[in-house]
Amino acid sequence: MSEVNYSDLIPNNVDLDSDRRLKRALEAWHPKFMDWWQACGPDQYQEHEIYLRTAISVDRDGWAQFGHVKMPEYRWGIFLADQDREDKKISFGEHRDQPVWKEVPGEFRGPLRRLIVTQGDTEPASVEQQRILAATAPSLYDMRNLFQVNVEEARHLWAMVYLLMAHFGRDGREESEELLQRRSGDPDRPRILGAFNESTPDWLSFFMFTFFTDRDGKYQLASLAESAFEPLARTCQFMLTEEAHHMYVGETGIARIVQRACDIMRTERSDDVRKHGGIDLPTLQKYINFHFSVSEDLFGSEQSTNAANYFTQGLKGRYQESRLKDDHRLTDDSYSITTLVDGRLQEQEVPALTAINERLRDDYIADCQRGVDRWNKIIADAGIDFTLTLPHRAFHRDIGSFAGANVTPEGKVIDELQWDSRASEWLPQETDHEYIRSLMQQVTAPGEFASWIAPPRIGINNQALDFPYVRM
Ligand code: BYC
Repeated sequence: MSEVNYSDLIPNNVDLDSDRRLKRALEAWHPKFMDWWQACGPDQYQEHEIYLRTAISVDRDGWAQFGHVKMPEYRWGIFLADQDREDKKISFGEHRDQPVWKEVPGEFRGPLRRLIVTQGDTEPASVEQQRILAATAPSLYDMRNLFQVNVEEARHLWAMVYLLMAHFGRDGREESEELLQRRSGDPDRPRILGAFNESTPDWLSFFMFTFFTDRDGKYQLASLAESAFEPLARTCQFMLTEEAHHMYVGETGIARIVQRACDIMRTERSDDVRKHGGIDLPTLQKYINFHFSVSEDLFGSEQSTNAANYFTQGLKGRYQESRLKDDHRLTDDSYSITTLVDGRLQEQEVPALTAINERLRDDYIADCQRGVDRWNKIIADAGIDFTLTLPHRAFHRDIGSFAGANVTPEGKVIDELQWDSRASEWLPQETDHEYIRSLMQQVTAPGEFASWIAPPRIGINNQALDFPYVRM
């Protein structure tokens, strides 16, 4: 196992000392990153001590060390998962069974750089989106989780910048600068992908984002973790271990909101959850509809030659590629997708290679459904007759063949007039945002939680719920 070198300014397990040029480039980028963190990272709280976990090795069981740290002193570093085997082979595409690449092949420089930049761009974007949330944190436990997510997303930026600087020379250094210059939601220099320009104004949106949008991260990273370009694959493997906690924050955050709504409905014997300071289930459903559809767009078009090329060239595989039982080349295979033809939704068999994005979206949707099922179990256990659902994949889409189509959450194609008269039933409206905003009051007494969310079942790293997760 490769141990992390903590004596360096930039902790790493990639033997940065042996490459002075790269080390200098990263050290020159470091102060610019810190400027960005101060300007765009969590607002205030930079001098507070936060109970954070830091990577100390890449070993599955032993990577996290917990302790109180000021965020600017967090040890952002470069960690690659250990190499499986010295003679590892490419597992898919036209180069299948050839040795994996330690360096970028000249002909794939462009597309690989693009994939790495797109991935890297989402990381600082999410930190920017979440900048102001601490001011309305429902507890110290939640505030700490927000900061943990933020420092780790920033570390993911480091991960991509390392790849750019180590393998793409001057282009990579320029891209690394630009990653710090684009800004979420800025019309003049927006982040690359749609969902990362939406705002995350409140904690309900934050939990939805970490459930739905971070889960896109899981599936994209898992696909990149299959890459023939071995440094990218190993970087993404380690990032996935951090991503798991982010999705846990989202899933349990929403579960706690559902729990609280159910508790209110039972004890007050009323469906009017808002009257008692909770978030009602129909409002949760609207937020699900919004965040799920926006996150679905992140997978790209149902049929994509980009995706087919990435796969054939060995740059980006499928989810858990090695567990799939086929020839891993897919040149003769087909895949069934839903498309919109002449105003009607229909199933269509298309070449499997062009349907790579849709296949990944299918895996993603199934995973989202498992989380929704767990929320529904809380509702059913409370004896309440209500079911949360994922909207149809064609609902409220901006990318791909459903872009701009008017489709209900149940999957019925309707005309624009019908859409305009009914959209307020399906998507959060200003009155919903206003209500959610009115609930957002910061709670800072250890062990106390805002009215709209139940306490978690367990604390972080087995600490008590009234542990000072943030030292105020
Ligand atoms: N918004 O062939 P198409 C995460 C563009 S999240 C705007 O349909 P392709 C995280 C596309 O770029 C994971 N533009 O799609 C989560 C292309 O542009 P060009 C992030 C979009 O290329 C939470 C055109 O439309 N990682 O880690 O097969 C917190 C046609 O593209 C969008 C990655 O995304 C969109 N939604 O696939 C923190 C992995 N969708 O070429 C972090 C790397 C498509 O015509 N990226 N376009 O100019 C990729 O693999 C691919 O770029 C995509 C798109 C899957 C995003």
